[in-house]
Amino acid sequence: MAKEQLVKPIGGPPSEVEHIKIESNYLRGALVETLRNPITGGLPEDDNRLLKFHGSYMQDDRDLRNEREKQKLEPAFQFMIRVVLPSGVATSEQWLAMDSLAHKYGNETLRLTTRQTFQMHGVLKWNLKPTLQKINSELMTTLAACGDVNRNVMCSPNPFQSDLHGEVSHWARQVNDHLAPRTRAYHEIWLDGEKVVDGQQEGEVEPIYGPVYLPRKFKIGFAIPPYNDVDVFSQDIGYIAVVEDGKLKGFNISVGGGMGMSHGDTATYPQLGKVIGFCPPERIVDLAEKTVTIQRDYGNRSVRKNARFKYTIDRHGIDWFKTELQNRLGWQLEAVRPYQFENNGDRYGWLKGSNGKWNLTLYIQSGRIEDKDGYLLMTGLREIAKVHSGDFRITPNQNLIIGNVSSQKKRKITELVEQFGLTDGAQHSALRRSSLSCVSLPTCGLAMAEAERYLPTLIDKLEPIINEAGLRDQEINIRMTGCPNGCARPALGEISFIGKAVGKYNMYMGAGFAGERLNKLYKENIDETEILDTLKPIIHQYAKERETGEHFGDFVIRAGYVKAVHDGQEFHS
Ligand code: SRM
Ligand code: SF4
Repeated sequence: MAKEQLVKPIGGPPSEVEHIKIESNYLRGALVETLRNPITGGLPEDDNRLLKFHGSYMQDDRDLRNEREKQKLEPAFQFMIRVVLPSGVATSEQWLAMDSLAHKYGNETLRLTTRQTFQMHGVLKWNLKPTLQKINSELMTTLAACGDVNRNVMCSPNPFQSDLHGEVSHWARQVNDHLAPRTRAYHEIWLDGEKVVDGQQEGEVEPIYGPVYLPRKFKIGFAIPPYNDVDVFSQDIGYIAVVEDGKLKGFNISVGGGMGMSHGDTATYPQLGKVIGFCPPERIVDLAEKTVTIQRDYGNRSVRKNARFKYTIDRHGIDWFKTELQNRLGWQLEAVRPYQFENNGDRYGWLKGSNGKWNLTLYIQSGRIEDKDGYLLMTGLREIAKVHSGDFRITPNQNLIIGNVSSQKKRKITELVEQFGLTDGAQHSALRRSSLSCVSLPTCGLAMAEAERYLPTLIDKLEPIINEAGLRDQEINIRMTGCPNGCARPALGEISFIGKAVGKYNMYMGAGFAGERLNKLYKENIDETEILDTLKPIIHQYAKERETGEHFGDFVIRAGYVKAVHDGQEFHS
């Protein structure tokens, strides 16, 4: 088959990225040579595109950009590395390895991501290979952490129902591993595996993806009701665990969620997944594979902004998708079973799991692990990892669970927590503990405004208002991203800020507390003063007029501030 025929354009020729993928010989490109090139600390754009599939992005320190430009130097190129960690579960050895890599090759911090994995920033080109080798030697990979493939599969870290968590995260791993790319390029380039000269000639195939992979990234998450911490309706495929008589019976399936959009382009919008049926556990891997192949075959390969699965579904309709899926599966989904979500946040502090072991959820501001301003968070966690024989679980809210702690070890870990002043956030307002922000500046090349570095300061200024209104213990989900790509799932925040320009944000309100409803634009392009002036009276009104148990997102709709949005196609209207 001619290479071009493998790419099916929709309303236009294939995008540049499609050409790069197809010419790459299963993700090899010229990476071996360009990584070795000593003249520059960067990579050409083609190889940078391919590098993403290997779990790394070229970036430059944006704080230094202007200065370097003035000095006629190339940008301060550095690389972000993202690990694949299905369900966000890591061992102590893996934790220690990431900690040591961050010090040896990175910027001495680790980032816990909103998809429950590790990111390192600031790695130089020359250090990519030893870093990836060490990550692999600790039985982790970075292959498919980024790129047009299925990404790290998420799973509720549920600290209560231990057996159920074990079972559901087992299925999450099955799906994750089944959808991993099969190319040998990764081993060849990073792990000194045997070189395959021409993949196709040697019979190398990607049975699920084919040689051009997917039109766009693809995301899957597993929720265990009543917790919707994975924001299951933001996933391309969401699996909602159905438990009857204490046993996992299977999963309700939701399809076509996603958060990304572009400012001012109404053809792009965040969307909620639609629940289409129920499936027993042993069939979910097949379901994931067939769904991915539908997106592979029908996703938009000309316009990347419209290439996500949510647009494929909205373009053809959910009934078309169900029929197509049914034809490919050769078996029927059962009727949706009842389920109920209560919230999408984390439960902090020590909790005893059903297996008798203890789990400590720590509050990690913006997911950043570092030693800063006398707060030795990174050192404290390293000391815990040295004695901890359970697991570490990164939550979808960028927090950390020290999981499966025996009663004997609990005392030692508590001592370390106290010694290093690690916190479950009890001293903070519930607003702060319910906050989420993306990385943004200085590393993210797409950032328009601050997020990780600014949200804590904004919350400092909101807390007096919250306290005055008597709402210190009221959970209100607040999210901030530096641009509309939506990395902190901002369309699901009861209050959200999306960066427009330095110091300016669009403000959204009205998402559901359990992640079941999108929010809506309330004010455009506002600065801090206007944010505070806008929110103050609304917060006070909420405190006075809320009904029993009414959440902020529900209140602002009832009070008429914004309309309820249940379908992303109404997000801009
Ligand atoms: Fe994201 C691109 C960081 C979760 C939607 N995301 C990026 C890049 C790689 C910027 C780039 O393309 O140059 C960011 C790197 C910043 C940096 O310096 O580290 C970035 N995304 C992140 C992380 C680290 C945010 C965080 O603070 O934790 C999250 C890593 C997830 C992971 O471990 O795999 C992260 N990104 C998300 C999520 C949330 C989720 O998946 O649950 C979303 C919205 C959900 C979705 O995909 O619909 C998300 N990221 C995007 C998009 C928009 C995609 C779209 O549909 O249009 C982009 C831009 C793109 O792909 O072109 C993007
Ligand atoms: Fe970067 Fe935008 Fe994602 Fe934030 S939301 S990390 S600014 S791409």
